[in-house]
Amino acid sequence: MRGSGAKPDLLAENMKAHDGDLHSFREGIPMIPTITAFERSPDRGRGLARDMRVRWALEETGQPYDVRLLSFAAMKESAHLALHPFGQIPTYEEGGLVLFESGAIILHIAQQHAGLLPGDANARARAISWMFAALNTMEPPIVEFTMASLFERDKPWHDARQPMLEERVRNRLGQLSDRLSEGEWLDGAFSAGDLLMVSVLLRLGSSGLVNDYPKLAAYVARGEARPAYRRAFAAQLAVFENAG
Ligand code: GTB
Repeated sequence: MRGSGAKPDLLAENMKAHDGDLHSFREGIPMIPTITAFERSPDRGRGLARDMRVRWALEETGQPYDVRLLSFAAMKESAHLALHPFGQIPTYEEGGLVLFESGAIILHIAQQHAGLLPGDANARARAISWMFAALNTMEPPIVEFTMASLFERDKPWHDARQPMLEERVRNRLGQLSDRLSEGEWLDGAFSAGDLLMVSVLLRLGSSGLVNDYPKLAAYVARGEARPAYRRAFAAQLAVFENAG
């Protein structure tokens, strides 16, 4: 399965920028990376599984990619465990390079190709701070809250614990909203930090919590409206729709 094609001008630019980098190009021929994704996603391909953020990064930078779909059983087999020590998706293979962890994959893509990190060294470091903030500060309480809502409703402690988990998420949403304020993106132009932050906030979708923070709701909507996001979303959804 192939993601959308790279823009020729970007390809030419990248070939120049990465002359001699065998991970990206061999004798001028771009090496198309392969990512892994769910063959059957619990959300039925609606953007929540973490291959979505990698697809989005590839689309933002105009890179074509192949997708290898995996069943839950195949993710735990030795062939996949050799690529991903925890038997998960996504992975990223490009020439001799194998990566796991969506954040590391996106950082790699953003460092190789124009479009996701600013050129100025300080601005670049700040954008990377936002990547870590999305993954390390925002995502853990959001995952804990959403997982408890989905999988722990029948537990005797669920009703007592859930308000505490919600409060932790609200605390972070309030802080993030204050920082974003009237800004379009977190720090100047759209970056990999925004890509990850929007991806993480989208996990709250069905809870409706983000709607209580109008600046964040508008921020997420701006992310979802980006053509690259829409192409990535359509590609992920097509996996489910093609499965019938
Ligand atoms: N820290 C890793 C990363 O960022 O790459 C986490 C990777 C991860 O959690 N992968 C999940 C996985 O492979 C898929 S994304 N799970 C299978 C397993 O562990 O056996 C998590 C996810 C899956 C599905 C939905 N959904 O359908 O709503 C949402 C999120």
